[in-house]
Amino acid sequence: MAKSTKKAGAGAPADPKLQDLQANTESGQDQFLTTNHGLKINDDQNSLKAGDRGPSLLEDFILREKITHFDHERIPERIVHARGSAAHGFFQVYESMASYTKAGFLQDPSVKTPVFVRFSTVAGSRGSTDLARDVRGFAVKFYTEEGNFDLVGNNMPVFFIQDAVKFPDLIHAVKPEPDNEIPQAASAHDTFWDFISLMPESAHMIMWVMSDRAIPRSLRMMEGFGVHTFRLVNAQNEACFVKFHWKPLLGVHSVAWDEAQKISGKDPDFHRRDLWEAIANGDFPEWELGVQIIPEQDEHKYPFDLLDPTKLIPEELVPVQRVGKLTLNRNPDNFFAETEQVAFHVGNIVPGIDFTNDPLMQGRLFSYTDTQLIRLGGPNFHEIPINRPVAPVHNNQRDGHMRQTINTGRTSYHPNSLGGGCPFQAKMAEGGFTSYTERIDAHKVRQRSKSFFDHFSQATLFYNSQSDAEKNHLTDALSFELGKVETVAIRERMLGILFHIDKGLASAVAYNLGLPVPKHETILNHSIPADGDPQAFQPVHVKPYLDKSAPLSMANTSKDSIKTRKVAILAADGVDAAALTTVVNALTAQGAVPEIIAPRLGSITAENKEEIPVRRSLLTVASVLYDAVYVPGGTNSVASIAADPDAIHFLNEAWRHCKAIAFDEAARQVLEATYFARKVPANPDAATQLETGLILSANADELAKTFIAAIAMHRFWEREKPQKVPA
Ligand code: HDE
Repeated sequence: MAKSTKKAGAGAPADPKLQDLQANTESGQDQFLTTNHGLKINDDQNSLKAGDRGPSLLEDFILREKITHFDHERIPERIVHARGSAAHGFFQVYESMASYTKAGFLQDPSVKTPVFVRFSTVAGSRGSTDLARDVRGFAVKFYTEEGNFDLVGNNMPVFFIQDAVKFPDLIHAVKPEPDNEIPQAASAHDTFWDFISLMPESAHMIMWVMSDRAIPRSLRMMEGFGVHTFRLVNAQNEACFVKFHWKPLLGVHSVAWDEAQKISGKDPDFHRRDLWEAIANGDFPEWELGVQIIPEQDEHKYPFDLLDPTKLIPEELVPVQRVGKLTLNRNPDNFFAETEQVAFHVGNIVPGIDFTNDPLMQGRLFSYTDTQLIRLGGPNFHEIPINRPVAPVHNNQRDGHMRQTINTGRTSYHPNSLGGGCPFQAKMAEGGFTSYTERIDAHKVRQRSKSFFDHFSQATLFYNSQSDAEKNHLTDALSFELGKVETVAIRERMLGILFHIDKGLASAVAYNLGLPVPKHETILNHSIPADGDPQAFQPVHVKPYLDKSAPLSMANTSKDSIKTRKVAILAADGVDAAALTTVVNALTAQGAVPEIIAPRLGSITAENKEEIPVRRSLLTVASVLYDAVYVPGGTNSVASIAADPDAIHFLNEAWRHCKAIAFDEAARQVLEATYFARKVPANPDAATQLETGLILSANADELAKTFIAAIAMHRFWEREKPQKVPA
């Protein structure tokens, strides 16, 4: 991996969080090796023994210190979101949001607020694959001048359950089964679908998790969502509701499921590596912060409840305003110290932002601090460098394991007179936080509002909004997952739920499972209180208020750039250097990353005797790690590639995963060695080339132009079913 870029660029204003972290960074460069107590070590190779063949001595404090520290290196992994990757960056608002919120970091476009962002999968362990079919966490810590604001979101805008009390059940169901700890980082097993099939409120989320959103091409190509409805409060103490969005500037893109499974074997760190390399190469990932603002008086205007986390607000009803930009520009120095020890908390807010009564959010407000106590070992985790705010901290909380702060003075209580009454409470005008004074007049009950009972309308809206290819992927994903479920009754129950979302979808999945399409229209909600009347808990059916919502389909995402796309170039000795250079230069000029792959490492000798360095050998790579493939001409190179089974497999697989593939006319022999040669017209014109993603040209400039346009399309999903090849 390339080394991390340390600074945001020459002349960039000092980042206050970077300065803060600097005090805790260490480098052994040009230094002596020492013990933890600063004693210089003379021999780190041999322990102290009674004779050179004798037993080790208890006296060896150097050995004991080293082994003891090693023995205690591990901490518990996160109970969920254990597998993650993170980066530093900054956030800038485009223009003041003062009319909606008094939050300081949302006022001044010239202010760069430092951030630390951690992306994660949910179900897998710390060492599991990046490409699991799963929700992705998207957690942003803003180090604002008023304290830390954590926006702890996901890459999907809704959630499985409506009430926090069900969260442990959901997670127990999706995690590996408790008797044998199988399967790792996968929802395709009985306990998950058992729970889901009894929990109709998860129907909408299931559509998202079974869609390609669950297998992103890159962490840099995912949307992010705050999920819950939050509240913004301005300086006049006027509130509005808000949904937070992150919109990636590179668009939202995913891989194919077959590809995801293969990446999991070839490079389980695929997303982590991609994020690291992009930042190290200066291709800084960017997202725009979007807000959907809902005036307080519109709280009950919609046919769904704003407090229900299984619902989104279609952008057609409330448009997303893009209000600022997040840029990630620095890799962490140390994975454990930063990425592992960062502690997010939904409850970390700043004046101008507040919570709502979403019952899922309310439970989260408890969980995040609580979990750090066990994970990070005590109440002082806020002092760990990555967690401490850049805003000053003064209070009367004291002591506890690993306390770092040396609080001075006699008083650790308030009010006091001995300490001059310090530290003072801050008035609102001085930035003191006050909770929004929402009026609540209610009975204390364990109940769920009837306005939470529509479980299907948005699941159907999501399905209807997908392209044909995306619908196929949903059918395939559900068939795969339920196909791995052993208990037929669970499969049947799930079909019953799908029937309420879309009858065609239910039939297609039922066909693949070899089961009849469910006939009954009623569904029993199994998630009800002991004394509940099942009939009273029937999900309600709401009249569709929208046929389709365009932003729900990734087919409508931006497809205008090939920046950071990885392009494989299959070449061998005798390659046509002129064609190769033309295409490489054109791709590089557009920000893509071409890599020459040859049968072996070292360099290849071109037809004109030029030595061209090889980036990877066929032994260590696979097509699934690339976005597109190019085969240049050159008689001997073409003959070698055409005769190399690994190269032909590479091409067939790239075709199967619907990627853009380009051949010099002089490399037709390679095309003819593939399975897909017979699926495409022999001499496609430019329009056909762009339609199919198969580019063939004798002119390297023309080839590069069409190839670039094709790579920007991301994938040619239309050819997936009709032109599938073995690979
Ligand atoms: Fe979390 N969640 N969660 N979650 N969550 C955690 O906190 C929890 C939920 C999310 O990169 C834990 O520090 C409950 C929704 C992210 O460090 C834990 C409920 C959303 C991360 C926890 C939810 C999230 C977490 C585990 C239901 C999207 C990773 C380790 C009431 C809006 C943050 C930790 C990171 C992590 C609890 C539901 C996002 C146990 C109880 C909804 C991105 O506290």
